[in-house]
Amino acid sequence: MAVIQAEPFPFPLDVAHAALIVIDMQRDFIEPGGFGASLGNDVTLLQAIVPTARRLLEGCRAAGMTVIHTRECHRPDLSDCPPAKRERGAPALRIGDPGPMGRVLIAGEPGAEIISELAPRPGETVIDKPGKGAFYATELGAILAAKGVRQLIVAGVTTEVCVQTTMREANDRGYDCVLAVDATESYFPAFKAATLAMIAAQGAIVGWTASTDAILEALR
Ligand code: C5J
Repeated sequence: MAVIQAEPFPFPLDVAHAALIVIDMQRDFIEPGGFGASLGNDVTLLQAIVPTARRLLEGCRAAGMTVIHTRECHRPDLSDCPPAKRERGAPALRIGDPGPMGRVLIAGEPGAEIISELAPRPGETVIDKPGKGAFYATELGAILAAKGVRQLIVAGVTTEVCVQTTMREANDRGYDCVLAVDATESYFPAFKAATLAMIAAQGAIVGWTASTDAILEALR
């Protein structure tokens, strides 16, 4: 069994029963003109983790680990988008509005695609999710169960929204989760720092945190 040097204590990694889950590394969150930018956020913060996330992805692929990608997006008729989600706040563009990368956060539109640097390979699972958590209203739980996955290495954006929500959903379902701290990012550095701290607090109450180097070292 490999061991990841993690916080709050080392994580025993069982590669055969682990998966990498890369959350929402979509153009709509990472490029100008998408959903993230429409909310007034600085997307360059998220762009900075792309090389590290790619290194993690390639290392997990090389180790033969199951790889899952998620995309936050909705049906074109918005039937899976609660009005509260669409109407809240005062963004420049709302979900479903036409923008520079097609309709915002709509499945099949250019903005909903995963950025090319982290594009899924044939055979890797892509989960389209209407919520923040990747288990809500998706087949993720059934897919992980079918593959015998019990541990998740987690990366992606944004740390305190879809990443944290997914980790909490996974934790409640009995998965052991490790968040790759330099392969996740927030538009708000203070929120990222708080999330990392609260995940590992109280003896890994939500899960573990580790650097990408530590995860890759364990895989070697
Ligand atoms: C957000 C996400 N922040 N992927 N989505 O709305 O974190």
